[in-house]
Amino acid sequence: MSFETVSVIGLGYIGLPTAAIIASRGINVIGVDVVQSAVDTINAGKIHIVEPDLDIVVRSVVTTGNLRATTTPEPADVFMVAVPTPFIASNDGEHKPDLSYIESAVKRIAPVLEKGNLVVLESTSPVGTTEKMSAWLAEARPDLSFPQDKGSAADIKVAHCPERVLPGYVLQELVSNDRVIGGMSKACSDRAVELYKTFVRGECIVTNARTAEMAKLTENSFRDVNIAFANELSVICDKLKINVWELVKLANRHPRVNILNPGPGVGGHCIAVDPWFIVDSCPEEAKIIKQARLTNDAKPHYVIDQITKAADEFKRPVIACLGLAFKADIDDLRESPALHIVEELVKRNVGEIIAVEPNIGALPAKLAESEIELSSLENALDKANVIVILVDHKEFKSADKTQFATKVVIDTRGIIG
Ligand code: SAJ
Repeated sequence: MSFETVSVIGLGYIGLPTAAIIASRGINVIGVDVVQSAVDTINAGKIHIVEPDLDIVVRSVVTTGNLRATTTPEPADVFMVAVPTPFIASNDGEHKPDLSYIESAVKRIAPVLEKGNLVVLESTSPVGTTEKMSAWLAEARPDLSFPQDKGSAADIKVAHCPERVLPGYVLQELVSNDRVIGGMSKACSDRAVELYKTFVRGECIVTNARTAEMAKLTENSFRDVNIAFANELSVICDKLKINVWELVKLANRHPRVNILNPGPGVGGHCIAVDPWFIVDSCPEEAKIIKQARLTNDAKPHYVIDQITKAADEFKRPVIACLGLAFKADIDDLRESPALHIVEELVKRNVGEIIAVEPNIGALPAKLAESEIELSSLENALDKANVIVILVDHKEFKSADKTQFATKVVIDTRGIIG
């Protein structure tokens, strides 16, 4: 049984590229999003997010008629749910997963669900969410059977297949990465593998839904814990007057050591979020995972203190902040520690701030209101007495380092060496 129509619910950073790639394989794809302007943009063959080459693929599949966007779900063979799963932080330091987007997506697809359909959850989710999603569907459609009751014989197949693509490389990684496929029954997994085989060149590895959920959380927690180790080392090295970058290079000469890079903190929408889902499920047990989150979240404050101390040495501090994005060579400012640091410096009135971000044309609203300047690298290096390197963009790595020699430099990314 092949797939005539696939519906992708949520046309964001994961849903839109997935919809476009599947459509490019000649399958009819109906993209569903609650934001009318996103739907209109896509139907005009354009995109509302930034991802290299995605505009070309979307334009092509919209022109051939293989991809169409709408705000109302329609019947399909498959529903792929790719909606956000943020957390809600409370004042007492708890971080609770917010599954409301999944719940509302489920409520919207339930009325159009038909016997034989496959529902795949792609959103990164706490363990047990796929089962919850299936229970919500069953509640809305008592006329259909679901795998929690009927196993492989159920009318509807349900699986979790977490997305694992790296922003900036989404189109390549969607095709080349291996996929973990966690069906709620064997029949669910088999059908999901069939779906992913239509566009994935990597291996499709089958497990159950709970393990698939945990696999994704584990991948990002692994990275978070290892970055926290590097960030902790950087603070220790400052105290012991050791260059952490040299230290990491030396230690990494050992064949079984591979330390990640310290930085100004961990940004993005995944690594700083997903570990909290494990902590929320097992607060007593997830000790290292929780501490890593706290260590990485503390790093921007450490950098702000360093900058404040450096600025105090000058009567008229002029601080050049190099980079606002959450990582190198992208324009994504969301959940960016660099942006957070600059906003905080402005708020605290630490000195005159000059921001350099070669990947954007204008400052984000909050900074634009203040009097700070978005400047060229040359102008910033010329005017500043304190230089703070917040992102390792290629423009900064290739800059003439003699320009830094006469300034106080705080290098959170180790590009000076
Ligand atoms: N960072 C460091 N030091 C490092 C590596 C990263 O400070 O050595 C910082 C970056 O500057 C950035 C943050 O960590 O602020 C996250 O960047 P990243 O490149 O590690 O990851 P993301 O958030 O862009 O994408 C991650 C990826 N997960 C893994 O590599 C395990 C991606 O494959 C996932 O699909 C994505 O999360 C997701 O959607 O979960």
